[in-house]
Amino acid sequence: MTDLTDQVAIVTGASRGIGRAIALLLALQGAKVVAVARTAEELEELNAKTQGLAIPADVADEADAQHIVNETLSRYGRLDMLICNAGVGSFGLLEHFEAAEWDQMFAVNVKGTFLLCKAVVPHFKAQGRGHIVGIASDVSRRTFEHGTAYGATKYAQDALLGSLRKEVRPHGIKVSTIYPGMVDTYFNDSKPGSAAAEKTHLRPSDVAQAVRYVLEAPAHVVVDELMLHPVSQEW
Ligand code: NJP
Repeated sequence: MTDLTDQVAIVTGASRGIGRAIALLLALQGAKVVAVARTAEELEELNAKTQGLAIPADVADEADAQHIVNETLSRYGRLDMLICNAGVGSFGLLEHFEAAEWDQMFAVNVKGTFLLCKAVVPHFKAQGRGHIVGIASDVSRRTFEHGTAYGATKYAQDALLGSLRKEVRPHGIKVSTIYPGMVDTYFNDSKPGSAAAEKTHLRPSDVAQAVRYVLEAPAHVVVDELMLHPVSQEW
């Protein structure tokens, strides 16, 4: 098992939902968590619990992405894990999407993953190890009505992570992709915590446990891909 104590992990989209659950669980395992999102107040509230580093930033901005890595290294002098979780989504008929909405989804879900990976890979290569975990989606593997834009971003993010896995494996760097089904979060302006969602959705903590599982794999093992669903969701 890989011991997470004192390992330094950047978690994007850490202010709410899945990212927050990941940040809390990793901190509970003794990791130093660098929490990233755009909303500073939510990050500070989380950071009071995790006692790590909170960096308000936009993952779709190249300067912000580099700033996140620089701040992490200057605070802790090390970086072991990147969890690319930040994501946005909206759904509807193709002809009703504004081009700006399409661009924003690609900017966060795809370019954000690209920019953070680009910023950490040189550091991981230099140290000959590192672990990147991407929170993709089961819709990275299936198409669905009203999912033209979001689904396209998740296919693209999955392809990015899969190609990167092949590029960096010879350098001792692990890339794991997680494919959750429906998760009870604030995603797409939903309100988590309803009684109905307990049966129909995963909890953010379920996805966090999957992330913990892949990160704790022994040094010689990489979990390339992990898909999880609520039992009630057809696959
Ligand atoms: O969503 P939500 P989830 N730069 O809305 C942050 C995937 N997924 O936890 O910036 C930096 O509760 C945002 O913070 P803020 C999904 O595709 C979900 O469900 O302050 N951060 C917040 O912390 C996504 O990749 C389901 O607005 C940015 C967080 O991202 C991941 O799970 C199913 C940002 C979003 O929290 C987490 O989504 C599935 C930016 N530009 C995959 N933009 C599901 N929920 O059913 C947003 O298969 N954030």
